[in-house]
Amino acid sequence: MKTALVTGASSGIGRATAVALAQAGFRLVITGRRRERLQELAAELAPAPVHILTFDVRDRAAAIAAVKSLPEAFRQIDVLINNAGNAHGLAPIQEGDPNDWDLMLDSNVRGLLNVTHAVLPLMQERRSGFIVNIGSIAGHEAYANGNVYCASKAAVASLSKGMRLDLISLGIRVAEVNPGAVETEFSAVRFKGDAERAAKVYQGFEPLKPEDVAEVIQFMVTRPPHVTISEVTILAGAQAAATTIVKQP
Ligand code: NDP
Ligand code: 8X3
Repeated sequence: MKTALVTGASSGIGRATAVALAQAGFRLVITGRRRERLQELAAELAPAPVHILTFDVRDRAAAIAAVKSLPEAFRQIDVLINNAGNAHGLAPIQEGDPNDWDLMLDSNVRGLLNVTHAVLPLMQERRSGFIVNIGSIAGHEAYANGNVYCASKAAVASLSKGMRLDLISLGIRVAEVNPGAVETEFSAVRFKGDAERAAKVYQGFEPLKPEDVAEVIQFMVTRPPHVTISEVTILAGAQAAATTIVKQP
């Protein structure tokens, strides 16, 4: 049985990915800050073997300690899904809140690096592994008011390429998944709990569901060793670019 560690499994794309990987026969390490959510998910995944790690990806020491604390049965991590992250705010750069910028860069970029740094030694010693970084369509195009969020995801795109080059000789494969508009808690977090504003993002068209992204990830990580799907962009059917979405009244 293979083991997958999914960051940000308490909600949205990460949660759906944990479910899809359990269905594919993986043993799961699920992580996030909201322990109760992770406990609910673990109960839902039973009888699949699940281990919960509760930590903030921005805290490097906590990430390292969490991975070190893994029981023997969960230490052979075959697949790492670097998914934890969020947008905070949507404002022109001249009006942006630097605290929001810190949150995005610290979680989406440094957080991804912290978890990767903690997990890589376990993959290196076995000369085997598969890392999937959750980027975004926003990492491949900038949109008005998206500035720092787009930059954080552009960093994920660049890191995915760099990691793939550095890790290939160690037997570790790296892929990037770039979703478009997925209805999750993403917009509620971006708009700081303003549910009405968040709901408007997904009105007038059918957005992606987290499960749509999860099934692609499941397919990618279950390919045989001679196949690497290195980069995938998944848009909603009504979406041509990040903010080019055909909405019906
Ligand atoms: P959600 O808000 O539903 O989920 C975000 C997850 O990330 C939660 O499980 C949250 O867990 C975790 N997380 C956030 N910050 C931290 C942190 N500092 N430490 C630990 N865990 C953290 O959003 P999505 O599922 O939509 O987002 C998942 C990923 O997909 C993100 O990287 C996002 O940028 C990306 N994405 C989303 C798109 C969308 O349209 N929804 C499109 C493209 C990419 P907890 O709060 O419990 O810590
Ligand atoms: C989330 C998708 O287009 O709202 O990464 O930035 S978008």
